[in-house]
Amino acid sequence: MVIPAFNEAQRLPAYLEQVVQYLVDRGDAWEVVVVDDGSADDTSGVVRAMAARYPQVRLVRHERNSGKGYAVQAGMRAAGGEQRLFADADGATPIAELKRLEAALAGGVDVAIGSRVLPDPSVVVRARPHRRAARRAFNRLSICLGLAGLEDTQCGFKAFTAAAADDLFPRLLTKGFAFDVELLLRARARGWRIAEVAVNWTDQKGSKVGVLKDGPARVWQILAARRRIAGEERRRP
Ligand SMILES: Nc1nc2c(ncn2[C@@H]2O[C@H](COP(=O)(O)OP(=O)(O)O)[C@@H](O)[C@H]2O)c(=O)[nH]1
Ligand SMILES: [Mg+2]
Repeated sequence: MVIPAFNEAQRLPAYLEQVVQYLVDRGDAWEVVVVDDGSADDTSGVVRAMAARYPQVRLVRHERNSGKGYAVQAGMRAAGGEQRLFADADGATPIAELKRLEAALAGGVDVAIGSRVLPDPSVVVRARPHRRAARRAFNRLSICLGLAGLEDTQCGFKAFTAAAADDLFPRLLTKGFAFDVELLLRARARGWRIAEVAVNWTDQKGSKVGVLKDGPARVWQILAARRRIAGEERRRP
């Protein structure tokens, strides 16, 4: 799995511990690639300490901050395995939710995306009202722009088969937060099957993403990605 991390020295340790315990307990082969995206704090130190205990934990460090999309892409390049998950560093979705996405992949889809919007009595989504509203507006926009049928495009908990990951991530051009939308637009255009799966989610303190600070760039990135993909599809024989 891949964890993008930017200044996560506070929030990452508990989550990384939880992830490693979970994966060790399952007994299957596993790896965790944490991408430190030019953090100014000791995010890399947190990862190195865990890597010293578990060689399956690896650090990819970018000297300069380049954005979540670019970091997830770099992590996916470094990752192997039959199934590839990326998850936010703050543990908003507990790692045990992976089994829900795996069940979807086992059922025959290529991309399984966590959802905080799909109604499901077995999950609880805890989010503050203004985050919820921003999420709703942003999801609605991405759906209008070509992702009809999906309710939540932005959840930082998504799993891919190896084939889908190898096809989609090398093509990804959005470096910032809208990369999820580009991934899903590309998955649609290239015929990969997508399932949306309700997951437990709790907003974590210390968010680095601001609705006003990052919202406009996100919208712009989506429009750019959509234009790009439409152009590529027209040129495809
Ligand atoms: N690579 C990278 N990751 C980032 C950046 N900003 C935030 N992230 C990561 O994106 C994920 C979600 O960030 P978070 O602040 O929790 O956003 P929220 O859940 O939408 O409030 C976390 O894993 C962060 O470390 C960035 O500039 N670069
Ligand atoms: Mg978060």
